[in-house]
Amino acid sequence: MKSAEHRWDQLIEEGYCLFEGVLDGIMLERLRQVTDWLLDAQTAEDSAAQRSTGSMISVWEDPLFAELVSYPRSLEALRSLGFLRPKFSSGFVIGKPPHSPALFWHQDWWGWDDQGSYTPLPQQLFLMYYLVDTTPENGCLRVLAGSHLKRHPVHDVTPDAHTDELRRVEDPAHPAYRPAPGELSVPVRAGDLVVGDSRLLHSSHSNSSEGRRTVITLWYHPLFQLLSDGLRAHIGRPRPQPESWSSQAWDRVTPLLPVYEGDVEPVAWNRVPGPELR
Ligand SMILES: O=C(O)CCC(=O)C(=O)O
Repeated sequence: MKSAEHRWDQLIEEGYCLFEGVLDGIMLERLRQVTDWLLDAQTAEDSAAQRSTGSMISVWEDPLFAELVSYPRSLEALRSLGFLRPKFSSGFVIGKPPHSPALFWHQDWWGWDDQGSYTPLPQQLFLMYYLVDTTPENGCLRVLAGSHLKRHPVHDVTPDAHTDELRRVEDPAHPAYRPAPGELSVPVRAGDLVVGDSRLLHSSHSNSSEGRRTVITLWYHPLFQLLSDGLRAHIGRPRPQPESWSSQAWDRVTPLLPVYEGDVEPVAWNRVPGPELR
């Protein structure tokens, strides 16, 4: 059993940490049903566009995700790390079909023009819930520990990895899909929670199994109030209630939505780290 201090040190120094057995069995089953339904509704065109990721379905598509965004045991996990007022911004269902290729190496932070991005302060965290047990054979997560604070050769292989070409796997030999020096696999049990810094370089192994491997990634700003005005102006833009969410679902999540009331210009979207990352 890891202590809160151990997880905190790991998150700050290595860029990720693990909470075991966070989702209860009923929630896990409900999430499997809804994600299977959403994934089965994907067209061949959708799948071709996301061959490397597997899929990229927004959590605004189904109100069950309101329960996950505000799931008490996950908020308690964040609280144990000292994040008392996390704010939620978005999330996606990423289902890797049987016999599908590796996910490309990438990091997800978009605020690199803000100098706070070059400090240990975590601006944005992913909360990843895998809905099946994962191993390197069925596409578990892999990470480059410490790459959220320190440049790694993979930064230069995929400066902004979120391109249509890499998503479609137009060149399967591209180094973005290959094993990288120092990579660590992060196998988990279904219902565990992986928390990670959005600046961390990560990817997943290919799924060479017969089964679908689904992860739900939710994005939070754990220290929203400590971010610069420019970042808060970007993150705290008003968001309308999603069409497929009931008012009850929306009310559940509203206290977790970031709000910015100042008049500073939002920091521009830039996913490429600058030379300050050494
Ligand atoms: O599919 C995975 O295992 C990882 C998903 C991921 O990289 C992401 O949501 O940013």
